[in-house]
Amino acid sequence: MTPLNLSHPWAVPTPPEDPSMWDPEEHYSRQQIQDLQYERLRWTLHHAYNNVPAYRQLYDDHGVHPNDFTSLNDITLFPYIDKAFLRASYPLKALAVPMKDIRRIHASSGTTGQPTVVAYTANDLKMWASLVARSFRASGVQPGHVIHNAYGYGLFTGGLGAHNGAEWLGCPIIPMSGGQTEKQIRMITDLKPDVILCTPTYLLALADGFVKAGIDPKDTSLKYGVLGAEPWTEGMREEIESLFDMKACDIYGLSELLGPGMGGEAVETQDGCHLWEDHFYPEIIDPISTEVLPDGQSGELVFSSLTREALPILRFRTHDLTTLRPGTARAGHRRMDRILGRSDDMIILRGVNLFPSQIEELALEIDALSPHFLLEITRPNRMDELTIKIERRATASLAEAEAGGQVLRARIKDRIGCSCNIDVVEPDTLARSSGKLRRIYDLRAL
Ligand code: DLL
Repeated sequence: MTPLNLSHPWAVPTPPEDPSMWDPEEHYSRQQIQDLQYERLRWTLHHAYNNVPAYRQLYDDHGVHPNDFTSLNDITLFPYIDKAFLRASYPLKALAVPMKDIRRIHASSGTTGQPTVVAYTANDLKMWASLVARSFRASGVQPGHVIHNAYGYGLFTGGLGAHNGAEWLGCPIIPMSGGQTEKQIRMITDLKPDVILCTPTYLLALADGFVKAGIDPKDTSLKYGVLGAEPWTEGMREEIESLFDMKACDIYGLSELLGPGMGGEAVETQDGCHLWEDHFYPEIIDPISTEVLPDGQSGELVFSSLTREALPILRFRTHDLTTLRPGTARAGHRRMDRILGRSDDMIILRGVNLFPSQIEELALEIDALSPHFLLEITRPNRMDELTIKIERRATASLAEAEAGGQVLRARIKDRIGCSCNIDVVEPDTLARSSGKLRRIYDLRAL
């Protein structure tokens, strides 16, 4: 019998020593990125027009053709699309490749209507994993770090998207998914991960879970949080970083274009997500006039995919409101401010526009109030009324929390310009979520 050869008979690729060589486009200059964007947008326009009848119809109806695209600015010649475009192609009529080339299908939750189905080729999945890995590295995660992934697995892109990125980076990953808070506490305590991935509000729920189990969250092994999938504020970052004694960074994305990892925040600057512009072309538009706005002005994010094979997406209106700024830690890629909210989540109360993230920011300035709150809109006397239910902190007395509630009411009036009722409730009484937290309860139509 021939002796067993215990060394690997196949070659295992090793990443180059210099991490900047792993992913050269991450470090491209602005000019290099723009040159790449032009080439890749041109390819995407032709790919969509030639292979997706819905794009061909749309562009023919608008009298435009991919050949009209001769410089990056020409993208404005092409019409926007939105969820309705994808819904009309439900489930997968907008595929630009045959089904035999698809390797994964995901779907959005469909909270605002019928779910949107999205698909990926093998190349799409590789690109996705590499961008998630890039985002994680930017946020302080290193190969070899143990990652606890509490984003939901399944049709939601968060769980599997983050999972493949962690494997790409070379990290042991615990595929925990969302929910089962006690089990999460146990796994984190026993397996001692360095990194946690989940929504910011679920990390707060986990912090409560640790406290209930008699463990100070600071004493856990967690050193980095890569948090996203819902809006969160600087105040929330401070809360989380001090609760866990960790660095918490933002990660952004949406299923229609990819999933998590379209942008990630650099731990050294913590100044908003850099959008990975070698694969996505962002624009900011005025959501009413739809005019494209210059960098530095706030508006609605619109994205075009540059390399997606399965489902090319051109000028998709996200409804996410933010501002584009020059890159810092990754100078070739622009950054965005934290997402203020989705335009569909904007509350218009007697003419004043309001987002839950604005309430979060103000509430977290007040020591006696916790970040656990929800907004209820009612219409008692044919006048819209907003009530904010907010938990007092366990460390604050009822009287302190009531006084804090009055301060919050005054600040909302002063800084946002709207009147509301504040209902301070007991700790641990409002619903927690294991994923995206629902903050708005519109009870007017009931
Ligand atoms: O939430 C993808 C994701 C998973 C991102 C995990 C980050 C981490 P969707 O379910 O399609 O995909 O929801 C996309 O969520 O348009 C935003 O409104 C919101 N969103 C995602 N990331 C952030 C963030 C995933 N970092 C929608 N800040 C987007 C604020 C975010 N909002």
